[in-house]
Amino acid sequence: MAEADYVPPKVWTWDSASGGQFANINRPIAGPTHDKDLPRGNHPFQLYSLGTPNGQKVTILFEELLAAGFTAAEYDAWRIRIMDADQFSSGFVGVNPNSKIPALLDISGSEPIRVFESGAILLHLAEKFGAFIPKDATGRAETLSWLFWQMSTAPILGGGFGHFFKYAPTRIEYAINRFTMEVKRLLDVADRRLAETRYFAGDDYTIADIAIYGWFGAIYRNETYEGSAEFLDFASYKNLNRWAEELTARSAVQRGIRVNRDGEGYVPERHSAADIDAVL
Ligand SMILES: N[C@@H](CCC(=O)N[C@@H](CS)C(=O)NCC(=O)O)C(=O)O
Repeated sequence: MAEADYVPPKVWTWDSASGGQFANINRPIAGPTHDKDLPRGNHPFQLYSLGTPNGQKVTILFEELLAAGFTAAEYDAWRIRIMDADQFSSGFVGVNPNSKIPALLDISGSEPIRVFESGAILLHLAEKFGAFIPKDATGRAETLSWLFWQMSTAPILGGGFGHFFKYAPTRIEYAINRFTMEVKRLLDVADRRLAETRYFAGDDYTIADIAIYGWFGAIYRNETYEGSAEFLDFASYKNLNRWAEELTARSAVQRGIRVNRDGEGYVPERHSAADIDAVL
């Protein structure tokens, strides 16, 4: 049935796969599908993730903390293959009941602490180390505002624009127009902010920049939704490009984006700095 003819039933039932690239892992129910424990290493932080824009936010912050001399931020990064449904294992669901990467187990204290949602993980680590979040009230409020802004916009960029631009089984003009309009507005929000300040929260580089770079940086580097940088005319957002260029040049960013991915220049798992040194 063509989209235009579709009349929703009174009650939706799960009769068929949703279609599109993620059809095999999309389900309308939560909880584990199989029993399997997560691996655990010796470092204070155990990260269960994948090198997607949401996953890269956390590995960039870990690499920034280590570069800043916080040796207690050493981490093991285990790869969760979401296309193979690793996120539905009993172990993973125990760390993130929402079955999405990234998920973190902080085993630095006497009791393990689980943290899920990339924004919560960034905040947990920034507060723990007292870094990448300003101490003054204004800087902290700006950081949290831009961090939560990013978290609220990711589903529009990923689940909305990216899905219909790249992954949906058919190209639906209405959906692409609707989400492109909103993504371009978000790019303009960011560009106008960066006309006023060097970083999103002001003069300091913070977890807000790291979160926003996860997504806008991936578009800037042409590493997500192939063709989207051109389609969105990303280059026309001059202040955003100036900021993205600066962040991309940071060595910790270069390290963080390489974790939990396959391919030349990437490391499927990361258990020490040497793993990344080897591919740089
Ligand atoms: N709001 C979440 C979103 C995480 C998310 O959507 N993760 C995706 C990959 S980027 C995922 O794990 N997808 C697997 C699935 O949907 O089953 C966060 O920022 O941590």
